Amino acid sequence: MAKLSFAQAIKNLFSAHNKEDTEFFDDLADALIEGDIGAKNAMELVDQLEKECKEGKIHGNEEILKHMKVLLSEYVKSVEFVPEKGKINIWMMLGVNGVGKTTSCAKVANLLIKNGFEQVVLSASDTFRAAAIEQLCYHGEKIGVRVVNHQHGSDPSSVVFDAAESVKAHGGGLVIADTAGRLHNKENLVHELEKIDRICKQKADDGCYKKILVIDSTTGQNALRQAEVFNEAIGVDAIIMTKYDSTAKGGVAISIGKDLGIPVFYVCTGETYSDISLFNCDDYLNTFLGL
Ligand SMILES: Nc1nc2c(ncn2[C@@H]2O[C@H](COP(=O)(O)OP(=O)(O)OP(=O)(O)O)[C@@H](O)[C@H]2O)c(=O)[nH]1
Ligand SMILES: [Mg+2]
Repeated sequence: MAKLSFAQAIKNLFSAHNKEDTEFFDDLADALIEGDIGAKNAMELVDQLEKECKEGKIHGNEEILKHMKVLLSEYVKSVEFVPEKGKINIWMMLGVNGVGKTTSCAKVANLLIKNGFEQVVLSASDTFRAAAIEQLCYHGEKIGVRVVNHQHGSDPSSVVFDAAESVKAHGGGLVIADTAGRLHNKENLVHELEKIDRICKQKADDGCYKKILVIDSTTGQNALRQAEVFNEAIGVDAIIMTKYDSTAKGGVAISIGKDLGIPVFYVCTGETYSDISLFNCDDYLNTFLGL
């Protein structure tokens, strides 16, 4: 059976309880934890709500929901990066296996071109997985974007290097670098990423290099752990949440914002190139809370 969304869970909770007693707040905390905002955050939020209810500051379901939105909007953050014309911009896509990095590279490139920024190059810096280069080249062909690639097994940082040189030779633009999916094997992760990171820092103009972590919204709190690991390794500037079409929860944006201060850039909601949009905190919280 499909999991209840938090919005549905809270609706059920309101109809099951006719007063805001301890049991109601316990159930509310459970629903928030199920919605992936993290146990500690759920407790903090519910304690705050309970206190304000007891003090008579808020009354009834609607005010509780609205107040939750106010409290949550302090946690969840959004950001929009815009590549600078005439400069060397590099956006590196990071993430564990299968989260949607390669697809997101193509979606972002396609969207930017549609919005009038045409100097986009894809860098096939996943030289590790068999067929990863072909996969990116396939997308490049479909959306009409040049792909800089080397041989399977070559050094991923040298691919970014060449892509950045190519952009420079064309008077500036954006390199979107696909990278290999990697699990939480921290030592290898740090070592290889540090090298790519160093090259990107050298090649990009000031303020034009962004590290974007792709997370699969269906993985819940595990995505928070991934964000912690990558953030600790090289720092993460923003998140892309993928597969938002396949989850009824998605509260992980709240815990990543609250615990790590990392904003969300894009949300992806399907497998086609147009299934991407800028993250909007207000819309997101309205959906999450069912407002
Ligand atoms: N439903 C849905 N599927 C998605 C979304 N984004 C990506 N996918 C699918 O997820 C699968 C994995 O996507 P990839 O882009 O290959 O993921 P990746 O992170 O590059 O994978 P590796 O390179 O193997 O680490 C593909 O079947 C995509 O079509 C999304 O927003 N919604
Ligand atoms: Mg990939």
